[in-house]
Amino acid sequence: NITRPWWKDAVVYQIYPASFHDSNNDGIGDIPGIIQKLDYIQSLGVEVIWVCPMYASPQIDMGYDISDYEAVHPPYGTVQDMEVLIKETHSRNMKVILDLVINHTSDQHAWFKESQSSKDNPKRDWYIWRPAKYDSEGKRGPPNNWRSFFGGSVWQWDEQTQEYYLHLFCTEQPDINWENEEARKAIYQSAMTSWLEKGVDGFRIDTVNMYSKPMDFPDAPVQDPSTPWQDASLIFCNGPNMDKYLDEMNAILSRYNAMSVGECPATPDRARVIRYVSAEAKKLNMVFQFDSVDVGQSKPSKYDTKPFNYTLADVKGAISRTQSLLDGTDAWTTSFIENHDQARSVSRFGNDSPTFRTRSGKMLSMLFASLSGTLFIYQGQEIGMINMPKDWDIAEYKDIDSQNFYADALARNPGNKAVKDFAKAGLQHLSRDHARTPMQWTAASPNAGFTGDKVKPWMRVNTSAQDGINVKDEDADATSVLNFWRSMLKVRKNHAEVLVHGTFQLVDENNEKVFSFVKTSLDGKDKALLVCNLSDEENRVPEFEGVELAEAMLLLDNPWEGRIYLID
Ligand code: TEU
Ligand code: CA
Repeated sequence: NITRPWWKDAVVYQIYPASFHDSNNDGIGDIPGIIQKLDYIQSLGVEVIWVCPMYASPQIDMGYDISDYEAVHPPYGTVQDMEVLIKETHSRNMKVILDLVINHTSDQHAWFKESQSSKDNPKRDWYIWRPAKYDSEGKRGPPNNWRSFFGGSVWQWDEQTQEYYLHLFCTEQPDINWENEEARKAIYQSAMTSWLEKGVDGFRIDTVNMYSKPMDFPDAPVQDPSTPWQDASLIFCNGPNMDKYLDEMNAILSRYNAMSVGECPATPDRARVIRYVSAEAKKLNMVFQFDSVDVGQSKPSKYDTKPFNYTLADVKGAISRTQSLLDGTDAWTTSFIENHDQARSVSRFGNDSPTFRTRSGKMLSMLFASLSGTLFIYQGQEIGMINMPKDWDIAEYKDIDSQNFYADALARNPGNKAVKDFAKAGLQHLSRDHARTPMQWTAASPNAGFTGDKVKPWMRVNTSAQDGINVKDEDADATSVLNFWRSMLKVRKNHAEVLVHGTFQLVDENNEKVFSFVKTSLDGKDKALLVCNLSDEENRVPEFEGVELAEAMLLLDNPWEGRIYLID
């Protein structure tokens, strides 16, 4: 067995600090709250925790707008709390990775305040400033037509210095100018080395392929004439200096044997992805591609679609593409279907009704825990958490992305009830808020044990906690989603050559209800057949050449049933 790096067989558990566990009854999750739950996390059988941004931040984008990389957002705790978390995680033989958000800072970061103060400030060039363009009537406008991920232009006018600055995300997230070497060095020290020195074992790297932009900022082709702002992600992702910057970052990470997983949207070219994640490239260990999580979403805004707007073929194609990164390469990949930017997978790809939510949660666990690459589980996914109730008011949706999308839909169609209902239905199905409701620990309190009974949590607790979707009830129930995940992670570990490192091959590809695939160990000796019924009906197990399945095993007599056949 060749010596493999530790992060290939590891399972990573993602924690959203605001919503995980509140230890001091202020309604906001915190780092001491995470420390109190480390034994629970260890009981899942995971090896790594990924903590979402806990740095100093005005929280416009829930901490992805950082104002000081070396300080901790006070409601979450202190740097000392982080040092205890790292120590307590290590003492349980687990590792901890942090979120590395260095495409942009908060507009409240000291660096940006200096850069913004005057055109000849030494840090002016640490961000991307450009003069306005004027049309034939002398009307001022931004340098180009790029659309921000959160709607509107990517350019914000600064009255004080009479120039625009670039922000691919919200206006409070100014993009750093990575062309400036001094800025890069400051980022590496402040955001990376300072935490690696504290014992952090690696990073999930936010928007990892956006740092290098074409500095002439060409207009994007017009796909949507109804708006001046066009999706330019294929222009500003994977820019010319990406390899140079990742080489610099890897030189630091490899000194600490640290893991790196990059968030890599808008990269349809398989060869480009492989140049990021092949072992000999020494850039990133692995990436999150968006093929699977984008299924059923629209563009440029994810929510501008009716619910369930996809086919099983879309799911099969997405998973095949991300698994095929391993075919004939020294690359690595990831298996995930939830995170803090995605609605709950049982609601999106399973069936979250009381009849089917447990079975579909278990089927999805079997599916994703049988895929090759490093497996990531998002907090609450292990207990089969589902979306917020459909009748909740739009005010419960706290995410800037949700609020901007809804406000924009209403502004562009004032008084149009159909548009308002369509926008709300899109958010009810796909908004990032569904992943951010507080973790459900017990049914025995109105706040599901996330915070004190009399406290108003920063975000409303999903009532599904009272219907059995909570750690306490599921821990005591051998047939729960929670205990299925625990068993499935053991199966994954005991059959790692097939399930973690094996090749992926679709079978019965055209079946529109049943998703079947074969995994084969690299030495060809061991196989597994997965058969997942992603429908409300009974279905049959497909023929699988070379294996005679007993008749009794052929009928998936349960809708949403999953089966794994281990064939040695
Ligand atoms: O997301 C970057 C990103 O491209 C997608 O998440 C998507 O555009 C976004 O979810 C809008 O729906 C990362 C973080 O995961 C996300 O939480 C941050 O909002 C974003 O970067 C900015 O830091
Ligand atoms: Ca708290």
